[in-house]
Amino acid sequence: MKNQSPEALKACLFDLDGVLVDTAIYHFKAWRKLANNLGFDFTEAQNEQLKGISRVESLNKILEWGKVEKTQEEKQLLADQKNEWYVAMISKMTPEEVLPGTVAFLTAVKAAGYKIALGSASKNSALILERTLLSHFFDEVVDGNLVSKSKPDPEVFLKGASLLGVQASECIVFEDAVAGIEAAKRAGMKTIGIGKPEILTQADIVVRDLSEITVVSLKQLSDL
Ligand code: B16
Ligand code: MG
Repeated sequence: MKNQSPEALKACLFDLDGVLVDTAIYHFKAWRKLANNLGFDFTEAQNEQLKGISRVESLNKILEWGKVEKTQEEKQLLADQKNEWYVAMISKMTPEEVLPGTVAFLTAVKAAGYKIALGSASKNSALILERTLLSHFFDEVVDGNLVSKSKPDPEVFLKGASLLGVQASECIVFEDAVAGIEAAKRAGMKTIGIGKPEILTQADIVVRDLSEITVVSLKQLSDL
């Protein structure tokens, strides 16, 4: 949108896992324990496919990998069991687990007057933000407890914009998952991919982590 002035970007929406913290290892350990209990295993490479998707979708994929069939009631019990193990692990997280550049970037973004919201699929985001001392940066937290449609549906980011009181075109989304970049694009937002350019091909800009981006460079986004 070339006719936007730099000032038109007013809000930053951050995904949680893979952008601000790396909880993927805890998800992997808990899902793997569940799979092992059911008599099969899966790899760390397969675990990549679970990033950014919801708990129920993750379970369905894992059961498919193990060729295990379960009823809805059994699936609910399995998801609850995995979450119990996962919550026990993230309850011990510390601020040291925040990804490089995160605190400095959030501090700079806030000081520059941008509104900040979380846009995560996780239903455990409040606990993670609390454990890592990041809660105070967020004006709004939109997570798996507030949305009914998973990324790549744009619901999570559109809800974030609406709660912040800004237009979708005034938002920048920070995402590590392909489905998350697609969700942001469908919402009509600017996107900064966190990860590899060859994977996050649809993002406006891709950086390795938040230490590689400055508030000044955000302004250049409005010219794209
Ligand atoms: P929970 P994000 C996502 O977080 C994770 O990437 C994904 O692996 C997980 O299945 C999902 O949250 C749900 O998490 O079981 O805690 O509700 O990347 O959207 O911040
Ligand atoms: Mg993520």
